[in-house]
Amino acid sequence: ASPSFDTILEYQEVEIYLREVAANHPNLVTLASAGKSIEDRDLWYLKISTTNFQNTSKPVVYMQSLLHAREWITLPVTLYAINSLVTDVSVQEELQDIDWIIMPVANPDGYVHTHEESRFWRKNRAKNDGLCDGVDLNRNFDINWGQDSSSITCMDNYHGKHAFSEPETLAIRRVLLEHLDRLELFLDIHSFGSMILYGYGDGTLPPNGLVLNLVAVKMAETIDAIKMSYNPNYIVGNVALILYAASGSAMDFAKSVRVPLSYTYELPGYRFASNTALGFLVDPSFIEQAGLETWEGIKVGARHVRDQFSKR
Ligand code: 0X9
Ligand code: ZN
Repeated sequence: ASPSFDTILEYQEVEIYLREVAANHPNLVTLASAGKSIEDRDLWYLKISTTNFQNTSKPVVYMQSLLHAREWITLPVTLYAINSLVTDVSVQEELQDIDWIIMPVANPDGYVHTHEESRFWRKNRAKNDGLCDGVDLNRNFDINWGQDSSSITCMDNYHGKHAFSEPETLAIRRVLLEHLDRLELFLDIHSFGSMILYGYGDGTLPPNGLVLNLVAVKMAETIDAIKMSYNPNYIVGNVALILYAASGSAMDFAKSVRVPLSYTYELPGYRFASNTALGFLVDPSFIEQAGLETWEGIKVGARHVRDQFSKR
């Protein structure tokens, strides 16, 4: 079955969908758990490969969404990519020289909380000090940890007790490190702002900063050419220069352990938002389009690493 693009699936529905995809495509898809969340939910991910990850001359592309719980639009965008990879024969043919790792719900507890209690929850569900719950998983990775983030538990960018204090970030790290030798493109899908961001979060550029920019511009142009006219064009740049400084992000961690191309996508916000707080809401009529246009952008990045990798 293909995922629904009129509603946002809840955690358990995603679980069912991923099991189904794996069962329907046993030669292409493997379902695995990276580990458990604080509340004991699996961080499910799919490995999609025409050669069962045995051909080490292929680059690996990693993609995740919902590291921030309230950023709901990121989920169907990731499911769209999965659906395209497993059902679209022309995509399969074109991208058969890439292995994919895709984790749709990187923060399961937080995500469940946004459905059951608090729609605008961002962090995980760590019990901190009895006062305020939650660690910002995108400040908890071990890259400049604690430098541009909050040590106050009540803040939305609270970085946790120490780097990798959270089971969710540890689980993500494990998957990344396992495939590091050929992990060429890391994509962390967030919302909102219509931006493609690269590191580092302190404003310093990695040595391949020019290439990072060039590929991001190509991805952004591709999306802009087919985007809804009511959305703004994508803005591309170093996160600290065009958004704000931030330490301990998944994107920067991936980059720091040598993934050549590492990006954060900020998808478009809710078009009817009257103030920025409402930007995380989702217009059902935009879901499928968000999936389609973002996937076109991602494919540009994937083609780039495929062509480069074969030349190494
Ligand atoms: O602040 C964040 O974590 C991301 N923006 S969001 O509105 N989705 O919360 C941007 C993270 C970009 N990465 C770095 N700052 N290094
Ligand atoms: Zn986010």
